Amino acid sequence: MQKKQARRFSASFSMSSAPSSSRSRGERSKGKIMKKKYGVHAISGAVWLSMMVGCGGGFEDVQDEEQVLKSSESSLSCALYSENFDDGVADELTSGAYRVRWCNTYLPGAINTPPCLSGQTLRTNSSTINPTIWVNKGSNNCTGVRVNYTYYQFALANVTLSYRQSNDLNQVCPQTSLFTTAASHFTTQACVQQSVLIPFGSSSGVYVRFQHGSGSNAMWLDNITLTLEGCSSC
Ligand SMILES: [Ca+2]
Repeated sequence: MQKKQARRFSASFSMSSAPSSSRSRGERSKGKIMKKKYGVHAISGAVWLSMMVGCGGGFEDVQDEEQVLKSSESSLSCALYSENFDDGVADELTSGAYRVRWCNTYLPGAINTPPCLSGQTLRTNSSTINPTIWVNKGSNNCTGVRVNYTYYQFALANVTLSYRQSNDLNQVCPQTSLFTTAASHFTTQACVQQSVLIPFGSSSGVYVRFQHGSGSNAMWLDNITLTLEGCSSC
């Protein structure tokens, strides 16, 4: 459990859609300095505004930054989870405001790991192995979860990334129906990085499943990260 909690990113977020391009070079510089000094995750809107005034920013500066804050407060990106499977375990977040749990994982030894991946991986070899992540945001108003991962397949494994929105209080395994396809996978015989945004809709959580279709070709998955998007707080 200690290891699992250690892997959880603590309040690390960024203002992904803040309209920095509309700000002057000087204003952007101030932002960089404050990020460097205080860290993006450690600065609140109130502190930001008071520092702008303290640094000589006039009323227009404050008004401009206030607008930036208003637009960015509802679009925070909150890094939630990262997993490389190298210890042979798909870690879970089982307590706290956000939870991540797994269903139907298969983590073989590293002996067959493709060279462009490392250590152990998550793998699906058949239609009976459909690794599924349950992500629950509780009462937070985040609008979606971004799933980043690297995959590899020698030949088409018929794996799709699909999702199902849910208000389950705990994960239910297995989930077998009502999934929506969000992404497919190319057969490049090379490692491919994929990023897919899964919407929560009006639900508190979502199941994200690597669904293996017919056949027995393998797909390797590694370095999965989850980032909550569209949040007003992390
Ligand atoms: Ca790995």
